[in-house]
Amino acid sequence: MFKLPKLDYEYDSLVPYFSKEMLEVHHSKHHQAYVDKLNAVMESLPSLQTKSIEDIITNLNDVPEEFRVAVKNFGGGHYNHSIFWKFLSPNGGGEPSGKLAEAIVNKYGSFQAFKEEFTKKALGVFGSGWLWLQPDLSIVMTANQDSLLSQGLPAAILGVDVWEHAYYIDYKYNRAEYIEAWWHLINWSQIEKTL
Ligand code: MN3
Repeated sequence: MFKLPKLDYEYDSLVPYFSKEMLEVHHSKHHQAYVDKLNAVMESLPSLQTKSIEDIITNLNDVPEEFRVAVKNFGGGHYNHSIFWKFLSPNGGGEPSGKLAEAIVNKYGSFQAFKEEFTKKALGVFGSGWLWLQPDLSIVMTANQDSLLSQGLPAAILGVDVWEHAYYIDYKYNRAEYIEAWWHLINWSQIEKTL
């Protein structure tokens, strides 16, 4: 059975960018709900119960058709949130360094230009979804809880949840303010290690 992953930081440690309440509700209610609903579906899928979440959503065609949409939504929701938390740190923000910084400058001209492009695309996601950065530094959107892995793409090195549930407590409908706050939390030093 899948479990809600423990965060590497406390619920109040991303203040003032994410309030304790916003982070706690997002993790302990929204993410937990995906885990619970995924586990409920998995009860009907004993042959998949030993597989990792990455394996399951990469191979959605192995899921019997009647359960496939549920696994895509709840499994994708569990996976997407699990990686999202890892991209954040109380000591985050600023700019990347080393070869990641170099690669961003090569592709986008400057970190600022990359930040503007990523922000513009995050604001442009219609409805609920995610915006991701690929290892080749291309920017890819997924709708709802669709995952990059289900689409045959590599795992993201960075991504942001633009579902309204991610920001309504602190930012109401204001996704732009939420995205601006999120840049202050990006765990660049961890992301550099994954390259
Ligand atoms: Mn969310």
